[in-house]
Amino acid sequence: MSQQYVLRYFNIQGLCEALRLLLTASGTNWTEETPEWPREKSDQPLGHLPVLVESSKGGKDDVVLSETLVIERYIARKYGLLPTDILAAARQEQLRDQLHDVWSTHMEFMHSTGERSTELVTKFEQDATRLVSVHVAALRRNGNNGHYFGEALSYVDIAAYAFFKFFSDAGPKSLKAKVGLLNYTRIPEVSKLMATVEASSSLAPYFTAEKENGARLATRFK
Ligand SMILES: N[C@@H](CCC(=O)N[C@@H](CS)C(=O)NCC(=O)O)C(=O)O
Repeated sequence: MSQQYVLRYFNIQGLCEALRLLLTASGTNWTEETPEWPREKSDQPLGHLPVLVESSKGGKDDVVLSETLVIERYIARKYGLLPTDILAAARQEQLRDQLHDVWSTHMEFMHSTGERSTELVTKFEQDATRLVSVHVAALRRNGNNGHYFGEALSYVDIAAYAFFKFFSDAGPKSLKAKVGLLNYTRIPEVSKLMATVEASSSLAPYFTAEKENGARLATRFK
């Protein structure tokens, strides 16, 4: 019998869109729940979300994991979306972590004021520019076939899809013109990746649900 997973998170894209895509691509059974906040904060192992619960017989040996990138890699490894070769996996993880850093700068900017805010605009511009050149080079090295590595959907394809999608519909408090640096419609290699991910049969349930229910908010800080 396949594993059952419950993803606890808020009803936003936030940190979780890559994880939702990974869970869908894994073909496993998973559902989501939205804890009442902050009432249920103290019930979470590290006091924050996301949390992934993997259930087993009777609930006695449930696995409860925190930390977005840890959960992503647990699922990606378990369901063959990361290579077993540790160097090949590290090459995917470094690209994924670069995406996470730029996303985190954007989130910090949204809560910042004054001098720190100005610093973060410069940092975002520099880091996003470097990110685009690194990711375009990686996609080209793989023959611009819509995947970062090989011929099949893998972890970094999914993480990059979620990242570029986020920046294509981030809210009005975002970095405005700077976010345009990440507008994938202006980057042919990334546009190809986006179309390839959207055409993946293992992700069809995700895109069907999105069509029926609409995309989640990119941010709750509008
Ligand atoms: N390092 C953690 C950060 C998690 C985090 O900051 N989660 C936010 C939501 S995006 C949260 O739970 N905020 C509510 C709170 O901390 O009370 C991760 O990557 O999972």
